[in-house]
Amino acid sequence: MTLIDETSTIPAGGPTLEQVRRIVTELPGPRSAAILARKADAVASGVAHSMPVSVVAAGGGVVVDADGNSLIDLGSGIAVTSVGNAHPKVAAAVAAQAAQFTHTCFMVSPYESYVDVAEALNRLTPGDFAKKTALFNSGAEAVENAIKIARKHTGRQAVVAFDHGYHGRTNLTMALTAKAMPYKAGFGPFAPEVYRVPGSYPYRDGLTGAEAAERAITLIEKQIGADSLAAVIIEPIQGEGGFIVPADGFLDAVVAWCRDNGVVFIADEVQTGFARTGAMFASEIFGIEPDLVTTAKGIAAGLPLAGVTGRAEIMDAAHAGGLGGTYGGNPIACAAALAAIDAFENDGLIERARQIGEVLTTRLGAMRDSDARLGDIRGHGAMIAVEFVDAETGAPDAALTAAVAKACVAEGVIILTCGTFGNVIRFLPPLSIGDDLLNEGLDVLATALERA
Ligand code: PLZ
Repeated sequence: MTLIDETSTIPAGGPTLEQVRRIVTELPGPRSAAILARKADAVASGVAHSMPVSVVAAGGGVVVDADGNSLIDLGSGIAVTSVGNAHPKVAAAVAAQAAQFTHTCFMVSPYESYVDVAEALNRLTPGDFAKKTALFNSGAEAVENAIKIARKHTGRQAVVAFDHGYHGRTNLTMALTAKAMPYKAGFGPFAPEVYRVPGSYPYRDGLTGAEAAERAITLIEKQIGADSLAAVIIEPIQGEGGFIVPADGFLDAVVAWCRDNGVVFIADEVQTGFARTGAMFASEIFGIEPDLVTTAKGIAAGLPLAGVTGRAEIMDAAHAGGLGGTYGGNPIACAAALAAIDAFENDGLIERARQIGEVLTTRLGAMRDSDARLGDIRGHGAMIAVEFVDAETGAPDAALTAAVAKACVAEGVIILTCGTFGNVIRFLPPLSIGDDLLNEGLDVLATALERA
């Protein structure tokens, strides 16, 4: 284990961190507790946290807190540090760029790394057609801009989003997001011309992909009308909504209908993108080529960066000066993205995501064989979830889910929940985690489940 300097007991982050779960205090320990007490006084209480620690280092598959507790990371933030926290290539690229120039505003004086990221996104996103890209700061901002572009391109206003969808916390993206608590309650009024239809949730709706698509398309045609519709936006695998994988045939039918009706199909790959699902983009798993793709999270290993990439003729619809923002495509974030993309492409991370998926589904499948409270196990690659239900009725069991997550947190495993019904535990480990830590995290989960 490398230390920052001889006088410090804080370890340096990155892959040299000792890859071990080690709990040396109760959680939070005294140093974290003191910082969290200051947080309670200084930070708006709307900004909550799930792991009661204060972080000093992270890397590989662990996060280390101020008291020296080493925690297993099964969240990667929220699907962000996919290449591994403090990845050496990313850390070096960020340091080098910070020493060169930190900002010029791309709309004032452009620089090459933004163009490099745009070219990489144009090359990597699905579809063998001419593409263009614009860069922003967050997933929500990318989604907002994708909608702006689609409206300008079509001259239409309506947008369709889906049940269980999540697209962000800004005003337009709150309107697109389905779940009221905690994302929307009390924060309205929301942006107009946003309509919601049911998608495909095979475990709960029992429909084939074709049936679910027909249901959605009929509602769109009857209640909105294709002529009014600018865009349909969907996550190929719904993230916050519960890692819902649509039935085969659903997404391609919706894409085909959009194409026939001049509607822009937007795949929100903010959570699913960049090797997470065992493909560079989840759209590939379903064989679809979206008109526009939104990206963020994994793209820059934790630096704030987001993109909208898609068909050149759609992307070019906005007038000169119509797209932008002070920080969008910040040079340090672009340097991080280029290093991260290098790692995704050249360090076997897509394959690693698939292996992680194998470990997760095998272990969780074995748990389900003897425990009917694990109602459904689903996802792709290193994006896997379990939906917990009442063993008799199949009703969502949010209380059990919360209890299991709480027990894992107390044992030093960073675990995330999700789902419209709050009854899903999701696994989003960094792709740099080793099998030993991953299995140890699952052992902790199994014990928590036995006791719950
Ligand atoms: N689209 C598909 O998953 C962010 C939300 C965390 P930002 N998901 C994590 C929280 O509780 O705020 C997300 C997403 C999809 C858009 C977004 C929004 O991305 O970078 O958080 O704005």
